[in-house]
Parts: sequence; structure tokens; C-alpha cells
Amino acid sequence: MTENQMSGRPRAFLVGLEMRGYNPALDIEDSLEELGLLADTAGLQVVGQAYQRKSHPDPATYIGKGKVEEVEHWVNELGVDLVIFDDELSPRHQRELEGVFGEDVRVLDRTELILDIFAQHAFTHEGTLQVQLAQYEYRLPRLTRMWTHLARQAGGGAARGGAGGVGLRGPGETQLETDRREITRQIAALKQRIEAVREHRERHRAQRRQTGIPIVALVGYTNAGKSTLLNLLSGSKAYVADQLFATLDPTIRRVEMPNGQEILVSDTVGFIQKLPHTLVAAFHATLEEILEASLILHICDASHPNVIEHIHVVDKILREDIGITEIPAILVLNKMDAVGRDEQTTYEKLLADFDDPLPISAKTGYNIEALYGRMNEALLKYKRLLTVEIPYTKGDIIAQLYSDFIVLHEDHLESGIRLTGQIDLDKAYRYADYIAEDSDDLENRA
Ligand SMILES: Nc1nc2c(ncn2[C@@H]2O[C@H](COP(=O)(O)OP(=O)(O)OP(=O)(O)O)[C@@H](O)[C@H]2O)c(=O)[nH]1
Ligand SMILES: [Mg+2]
Repeated sequence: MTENQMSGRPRAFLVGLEMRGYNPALDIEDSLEELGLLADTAGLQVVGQAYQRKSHPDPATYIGKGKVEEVEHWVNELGVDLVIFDDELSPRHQRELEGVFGEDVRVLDRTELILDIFAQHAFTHEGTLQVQLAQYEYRLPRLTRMWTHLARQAGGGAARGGAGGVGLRGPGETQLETDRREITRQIAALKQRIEAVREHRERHRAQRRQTGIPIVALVGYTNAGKSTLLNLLSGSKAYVADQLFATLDPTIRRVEMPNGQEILVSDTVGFIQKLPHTLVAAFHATLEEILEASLILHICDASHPNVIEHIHVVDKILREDIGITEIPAILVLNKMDAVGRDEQTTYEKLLADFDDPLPISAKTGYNIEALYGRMNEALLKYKRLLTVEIPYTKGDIIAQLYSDFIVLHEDHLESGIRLTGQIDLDKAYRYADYIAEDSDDLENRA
């Protein structure tokens, strides 16, 4: 027995297909390397890999016949437990391939692997519900087509069901039909429970808005250092690990900036290329939190050879899946302590290609003062110049006035106080009834 076999971790073989004319975020070798990290995070041991460039997938086996034979050879030679494909396989592909590699070998795809990792890393009630929903959504169509397949095997008319099929239904078919109905029921129930959690969360958010403290959201590719930065800023101990999707459940921490301003910093699930749609949809409630932010810090790992591709992947998910276009963002180039001579070209390209990125190191604290400065500058844009007139009878509001406004001008009139000053957008709604002059339209955000 080899040393690897003794380590006891299930042995995985990776397979990729690069289609011509299709423009993926990463080229096939980089994508497979990432798949290897995912496998590693999931507790598997990668023992080999193979890939192919082809104009389109083989309708039956996804990769071509010759490639299948090559993989089959390695599966036997290396004692492989799982063959993992870098793209989502159709139910047919999966079935055909399982037929080739035999009963002892599991065939799975990137989506299922990511779903497994999410399932391992979800700790909160909401996170668990969302992962379950994504898993059921992934399984449902596979079950359906498996049913068609088995039905066909059962032979002609018996399979088709309907009026003519009464009494001819095979037991397998009935079972799968039941499974399918059960999964559909589970999906509906999960959606309801997630909606309940979401409403609860929405109430929390409303309370948070009342406090008027601006939210800064950390977003970025998985493993970029978001949680490390959160810990540095807040002195807290969010979970940090050199693995993918270490963080799944959103965390929010109060941070006092050097100038005394309080902010809330939120950390959430990282992104990755080929992120399964079922996951994005299931995690919508979590991702919605980002929409509340006054400022986004887009954290990237400047020492990673694919950092530029990572940035584009994150931008695309923010824009297309979450619908974020308006929120100001700062591109933060993290892990500068690890940018050596080899990474210098990429670093220079980052500086040239993107709008005013900010190099830092969340590990050593390098340039964190500059980060605070940039955050402050961006948050100031979220203040508004407002003139309010408050009657002396409104004692409670007058009492709050001076902590909410940076006062520029103040008059004591006969009927009340007339005050002009800067106020956080989030707090301005408190004065909606007393506005005398407004530099801008407040209704949008109040
Ligand atoms: N060298 C170096 N390593 C860093 C730095 N910041 C974070 N890391 C390391 O990068 C790895 C990932 O850090 P995390 O903070 O867990 O990253 P994340 O973005 O929260 O990752 P996910 O939660 O998985 O999306 C850990 O091993 C950190 O120690 C940095 O500035 N320099
Ligand atoms: Mg994290």
C-alpha cells in the first residue's frame, strides 16, 4: 500500500473539458487547479487529473471516447474513489460515466462538490436551510431524468404512465415518482422557512437602519482575506482558514474608525467562478445584505496569479446576480506582503487596469491607515447638507440634533431652532417632517 492510500482520505481524479469558442473566466489548467483546492477543502485527496479541448461535449460521456478510456485506466491504476468533473454534468452524462467506471466509483461535478463544502461549513439555521434548498434544487432534475431513463428500460408502453399505463407501472417508477413529489414538497417547505428567516432578518436590518451607522460590506473571491481583514479592523475572531468557502454565514461587527466614526463591517460568503446557479439563488437572502451597504470593499488576493480574472468574476456576480450597480466600491489589493518578484507584473497590471486600487496586507497591517482614510472619504459622500427647523416643543428631537449633525450654522428663532449642517443619509429620515432646505432629494433613501 502506498503512503497516499494509507492516509485514508477518499481519492479523487479530476477531469476538465475546455470548449472552443466558449470563453471561461479561467483557462482549463487554472480551473482544474482551483477544482483541486475545492476537493482538498472537501477533505478529498487529489491523485491525478486529465483534460481535453473539444468543440462541444460528447452527448453521452461528456468527454470523448478516447479520453474516457484514459480516465478509466487511471481510475483502476490509482485506485480512485471519485471522478470529479470541472463543469456541471447533465444527468445523462453522470449516468453514462458511472456505467463506465463501475459501481465503486462515484462520479460528481463541480456543483455537487461546492454544495458538499457548503453543507460542511454551514453553521447557522439560515445557512443550513439555504444549502439544503440548493441541494434539493440540484437533485430534482436529476431524479426526473433518471426516472425517464429507468422508464425507458422498463420497456415501451409500461413506462409512459397516463391513462393507458394503469396497472403497468413498475415499482421503480412509482418510487421515483414518490421521491420526486417528496423533494418538490421539501423545496416548497424550505422556501417558506427561508422566507420566515428573511423577514426576521429584515426586521433586524430596519433596526440597524434606525441607528444610522453606515455599513461597509467586505466582498470578494473566496480565500481573498475578507475574514482576516474583518478581524484586523474589529479585533474580533472570525474564522480564518486557508481553504475555500471558510465563511458561509454573514457576520457583522461594529468598528470604530480612528476619527471616531462608528461603522458596521459585514463579512459574508466568498465567490468563485462557475458558482452554481442553484446556490446563488438559494443564498439570495444572505447576499441581499450587501445591498444595504453604504460602501463595498472588494477584497482580492493580489498575490494570486489569477487575481485579475477573480476580480472580473466577483464584479459580474455583484452586478448580474445580486443587482448591485450604485454602491461605491474600493478595490483592495490584499496580501501585498506575499507579492514577490514573480507577481510583480500582475501587480503592475492591476494598478494600470483598475480605478485607484488600494494595496494592503490584512496579515501585517500594512497600509490600513490609508484604507481607513479611503473609507472615510467614501462615507463622507453619504452625508447630506440639510437645513431643518425644529419647534422648541420637540425637546426629544432637539436633544438628538447635535449628535446627528455636524453643525455649520444655527439660528434661534421665535418658534424654534433653525439649523444647517451635514448629516448621514441614513439618519436624515428622522428629520423628514422638519426640512426647510435640502441639498438633494432625501426620499430615495429615507
Ligand atoms: N500572506 C497573507 N496571507 C493572508 C492575508 N490575508 C489573509 N491571508 C490568508 O489567506 C487565507 C484566507 O483568509 P480568509 O480571511 O479566511 O479569507 P476569506 O476571504 O474570508 O475566505 P472565505 O471565507 O473562504 O471566502 C488564510 O490562510 C489567511 O491567513 C495577507 O494579507 N497576507
Ligand atoms: Mg471568510
